[in-house]
Amino acid sequence: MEEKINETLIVLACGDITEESTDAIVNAANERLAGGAGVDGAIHRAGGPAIMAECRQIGGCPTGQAVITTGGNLKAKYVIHTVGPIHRGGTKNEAKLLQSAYRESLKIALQNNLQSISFPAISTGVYSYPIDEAAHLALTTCIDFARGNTGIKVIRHILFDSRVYKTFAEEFKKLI
Ligand code: AR6
Repeated sequence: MEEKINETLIVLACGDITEESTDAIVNAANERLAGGAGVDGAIHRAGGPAIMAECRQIGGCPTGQAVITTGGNLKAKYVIHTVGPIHRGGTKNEAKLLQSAYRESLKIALQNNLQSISFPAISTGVYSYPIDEAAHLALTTCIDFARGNTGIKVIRHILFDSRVYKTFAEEFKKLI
């Protein structure tokens, strides 16, 4: 499913983000940039040790912020590592922090003159964010960015399983 917003094509697809050939893929990392399970583990496995070496140099990333490394052995030239919030009931500023994780990743892409970027569903795995709320925040943030932006041509949301895809697709239909 896809829709052009201003000059940016927003695409939802089921799949494995490590196979994306966009300029950058986004990693759902932790604050220590230490690697882990889920999409983080998959990206470091597929990208090889160069990415972790750069992460160690950078040292860390606060929740809601983002940093960039090269893509190692991945097809994508860069990995943008962002840290989504751990969902603790919704009273710890989680929504703002999740929006910020998407927005800061898009800003880094723009600063590096990247034209295409692929996102996973940040915080919806180990960090337990309810998928419908996460989908709403992810999509509204990307749509708002596309409305104000002329640089990024393609934003892809790569959803790992069909349940998450379905939730994102339902939310997207409401927003466009
Ligand atoms: N491609 C796309 N999406 C994926 C892939 C993949 N290869 N693998 C998993 N997902 P999670 P979080 C989906 O847990 O919730 C790590 O240990 C998955 O189905 O990867 O932000 C980090 O080091 C889910 O929908 O990230 C942190 O400590 C989504 O990606 C912590 O987990 C996010 O799930 C971050 O937790």
